[in-house]
Amino acid sequence: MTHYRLHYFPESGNSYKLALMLTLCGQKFEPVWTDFGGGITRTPEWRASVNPMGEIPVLEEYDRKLTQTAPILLRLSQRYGRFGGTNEDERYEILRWLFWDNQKLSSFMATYRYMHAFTPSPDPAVLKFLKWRVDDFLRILETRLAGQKFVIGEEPTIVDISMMAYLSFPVVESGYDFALSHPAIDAWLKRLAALPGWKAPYDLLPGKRLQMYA
Ligand SMILES: N[C@@H](CCC(=O)N[C@@H](CS)C(=O)NCC(=O)O)C(=O)O
Repeated sequence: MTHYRLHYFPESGNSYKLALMLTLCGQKFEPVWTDFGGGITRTPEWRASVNPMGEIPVLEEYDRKLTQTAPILLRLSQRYGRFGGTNEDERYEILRWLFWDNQKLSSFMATYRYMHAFTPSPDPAVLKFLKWRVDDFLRILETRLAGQKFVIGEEPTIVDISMMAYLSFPVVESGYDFALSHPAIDAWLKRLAALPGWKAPYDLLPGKRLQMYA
């Protein structure tokens, strides 16, 4: 069994993507809490020894440090034969939506939520701009899910795991109550939460939390 170490902080949806994927695949990991709020990922020492990109999460497989959730999810999906689609078209769709999620949904939602909940005096103009972008991406996802159970089709894939991550934190943090605003997204989140072994973010990612301002 591969020994995994996950460098994370509890509020990190990107870390949740990997923690959830490993858990759904029946794998254990050693959690390595990281002082993101204290700025450790900005230090030259951390970047030299853990991740030159200055980002969390980092997944260690023995002595190898892997970064960027999309290729890591693809690697785990191949390794465990789970959530990877069943044919060439589905694999293409998985890549297409993973790229979209990384550039758009996860990226803007993470930044919006961080400013909304974990920043003392966010600039209202910046918040307004970020929310305008997030609203559009959520509309795209809502439309997609209105006609099918999961993002690629009728079965869950790593795209669902990637996209659900930032939408799974408490309403007070994200500012979105999907049960009220996005019924198809809400139903999809509930379908994913019913997968055997599924766990909520703060159940998988324990430890000291960031200061909340929302
Ligand atoms: N595309 C990256 C995004 C990782 C990311 O942005 N992580 C956040 C924390 S959840 C981070 O470390 N941000 C630091 C920064 O943007 O400077 C991935 O999928 O792993």
